[in-house]
Amino acid sequence: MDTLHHHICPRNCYDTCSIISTTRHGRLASIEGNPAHSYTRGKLCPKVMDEIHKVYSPQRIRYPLRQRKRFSGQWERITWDEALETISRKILDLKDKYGTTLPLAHNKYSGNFGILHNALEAFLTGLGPTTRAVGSPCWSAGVEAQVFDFGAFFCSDPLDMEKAKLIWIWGANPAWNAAHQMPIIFRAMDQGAKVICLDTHFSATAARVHQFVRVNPGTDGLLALGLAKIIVDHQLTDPELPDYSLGYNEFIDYLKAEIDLRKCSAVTGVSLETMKELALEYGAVKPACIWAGFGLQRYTNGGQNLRAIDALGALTGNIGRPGGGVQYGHFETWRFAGPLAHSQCGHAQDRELDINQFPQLALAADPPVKMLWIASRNPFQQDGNHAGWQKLSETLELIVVSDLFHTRSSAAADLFLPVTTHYEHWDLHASYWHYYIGINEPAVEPVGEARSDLQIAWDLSKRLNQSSPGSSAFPTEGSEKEWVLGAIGPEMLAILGIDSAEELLKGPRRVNYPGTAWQGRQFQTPSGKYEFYAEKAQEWGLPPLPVYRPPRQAPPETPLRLLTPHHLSGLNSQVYLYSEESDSLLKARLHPKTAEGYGLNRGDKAILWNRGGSFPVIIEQDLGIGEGVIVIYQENRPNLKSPHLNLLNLGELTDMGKYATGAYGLALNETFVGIRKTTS
Ligand SMILES: Nc1nc2c(c(=O)[nH]1)N[C@H]1C(S)=C(S)[C@@H](COP(=O)(O)OP(=O)(O)OC[C@H]3O[C@@H](n4cnc5c(=O)[nH]c(N)nc54)[C@H](O)[C@@H]3O)O[C@H]1N2
Ligand SMILES: Nc1nc2c(c(=O)[nH]1)N[C@H]1C(S)=C(S)[C@@H](COP(=O)(O)OP(=O)(O)OC[C@H]3O[C@@H](n4cnc5c(=O)[nH]c(N)nc54)[C@H](O)[C@@H]3O)O[C@H]1N2
Ligand code: SF4
Ligand SMILES: [Mo]
Repeated sequence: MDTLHHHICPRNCYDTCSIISTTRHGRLASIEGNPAHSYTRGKLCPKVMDEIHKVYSPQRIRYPLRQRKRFSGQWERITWDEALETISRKILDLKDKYGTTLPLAHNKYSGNFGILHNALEAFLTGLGPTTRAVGSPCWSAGVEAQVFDFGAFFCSDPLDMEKAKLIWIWGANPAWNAAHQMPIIFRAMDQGAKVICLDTHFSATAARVHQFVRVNPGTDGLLALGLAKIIVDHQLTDPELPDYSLGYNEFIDYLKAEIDLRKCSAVTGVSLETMKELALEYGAVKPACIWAGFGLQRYTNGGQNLRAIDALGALTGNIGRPGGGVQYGHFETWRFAGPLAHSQCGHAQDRELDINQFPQLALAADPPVKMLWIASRNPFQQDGNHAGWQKLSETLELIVVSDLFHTRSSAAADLFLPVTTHYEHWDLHASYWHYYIGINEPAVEPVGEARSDLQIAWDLSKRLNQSSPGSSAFPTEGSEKEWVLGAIGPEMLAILGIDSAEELLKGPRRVNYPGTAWQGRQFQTPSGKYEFYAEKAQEWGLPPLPVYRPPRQAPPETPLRLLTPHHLSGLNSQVYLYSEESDSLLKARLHPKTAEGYGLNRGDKAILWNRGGSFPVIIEQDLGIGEGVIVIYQENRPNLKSPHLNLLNLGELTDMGKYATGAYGLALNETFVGIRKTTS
């Protein structure tokens, strides 16, 4: 008989979809989008179409493994008992030797965003202070920019975008990265909205909207300021702005004194005519929604760029207006309770290491980091400073990776712990984009000997207390289901408008917030107003106003800017259908003129290099890319012999992120490379 189960797609993705699976004879038979979810609307994306194959894939790791020598690929199957014994012995030995648990380090990010995946952090907290990666490689500069401007990280329900009459998709590529937003955009188009995509290159989203504006990388802040100046010059600013904003006059004075439209056009690559058209339309049409994506803030001036875009939204009275706003993301629904809540699962004396400088900080740490547990992460592929990671691995006594498949990071590990997928465990999810909360149920028994991240934490806690009573305070009572329900506390029940957590077992529910962020224009800044002038920014060594700061200039020896955006068919490093294709060369896309300058044609082989390393690429010409820019979409390359994109990523940091997220972001798009033709 078929049984149906509710799941939530746990990936680091805007959409956090509601999935319904069908199980037949104890095996997953199909998965579909939940039609009763007003965001997912019965659809899933291409990335999960192969998900059942992934669950039962022969490449999935089913048993705990030990590697004889790091990077050797010589893995042998061991029992869970041996794996847990090795880890608990190392934990107790290190504690004994150093008199503290600080040599234990944990690096986790976005493999699975379910709250039960906080188990490892919570488990470590039960041992004492440990070393943690804090911050994000992803969106930190933008989060902080919005915190300076609005006082909190919040955006409208994405369904609100349907009400817009004008939509600017700026540095986001939803056609690939947030597939469920596209129907909302299309509905707005059907109702007469005009949609413009502002990107560094002609993206899949650009192809689906009315107009594409190509902006030179890292210059969006200046474009926003130029447009703001035109809006001010044409008296298109919101007359009520003085009532709910701070620093409005200082901002206008800055625009008048410092922004030269001709220079602005030359730097951004947007013609004066286009700038004028954009500004006059944005100033006149209401409501106008800007969706500022994560792509435009992966720069050393990324936060400042987003502050300028926010200012444009504020200037025209679009902040707080239904169908308006500057959409970026939010954390306002992540109000979980219990030991796994994000606010609870750290220890007050933890040693926090910036996630984007993790290897260098871990190498310099005293007492030293000696054991590293990597979970829901693949830093050897996804992070900058690859040399630092290699070096760190040489100094560690034990590296544990818990994952589903082998990765570049597991290649560095001593132990591999196989984990369950979201079809095999309970979990609980919020979204950083829409307003739903949902429970994930298991549909099938764990494949092989896989265990959930929470189960692993429980097992290890018990094992430690057997070997050394009292060494772990992480509670082990209860079932996964009870822990899930327990994480829905009074605050969550109140925002969901339900009396009991069990209600959520019937399917995801939307929180009862109004759909428009900042409606009523009560902001959470120190002044309670929208802050064009943010003293908080000044306290953090940043300009108080959203003034323009240029991005990095390419060094003469490596004159090309490398952009490595996200791809349709992978989710960061997560695509598991490993094939011969995965060993082939990466495709470097360039404007024909840029290619010509290096004597390169379509299909030629070339070497891409900088001081991080080098690898061969195949040239693809692309008229949608600006001159001097190379685009290579990120994809999974678990095979150590295949080219490694982030060898070239030197780990530059963004201007913002420390105050709002604990660490500066990763300025991925400030990567510069040289290129030379090769025949070998
Ligand atoms: N060149 C380049 N580099 C980038 C980016 C880019 O655009 N270009 N993007 C950056 C961004 S925005 C981000 S967010 C980061 C993301 O980088 P990471 O945080 O490393 O995220 P993922 O690659 O999505 O997943 C990490 C691992 O989690 C595993 N995983 C999945 N589910 C589970 C689970 O339930 N339990 C456990 N234990 N593991 C699980 C996956 O199999 C995968 O190997 O990469 C950054 N790096
Ligand atoms: N299919 C798929 N979906 C995903 C992911 C994935 O890997 N694959 N990853 C998930 C994650 S972790 C994240 S962070 C999000 C990211 O999703 P998005 O917010 O869409 O961010 P990016 O893909 O980094 O970049 C979006 C666009 O910004 C452009 N861009 C780069 N620099 C600039 C600039 O200076 N100015 C402007 N105007 N545009 C610029 C890029 O060319 C790209 O087209 O997607 C999530 N969803
Ligand atoms: S990857 Fe994103 S769009 Fe695809 S099913 Fe998961 S949450 Fe939805
Ligand atoms: Mo991300």
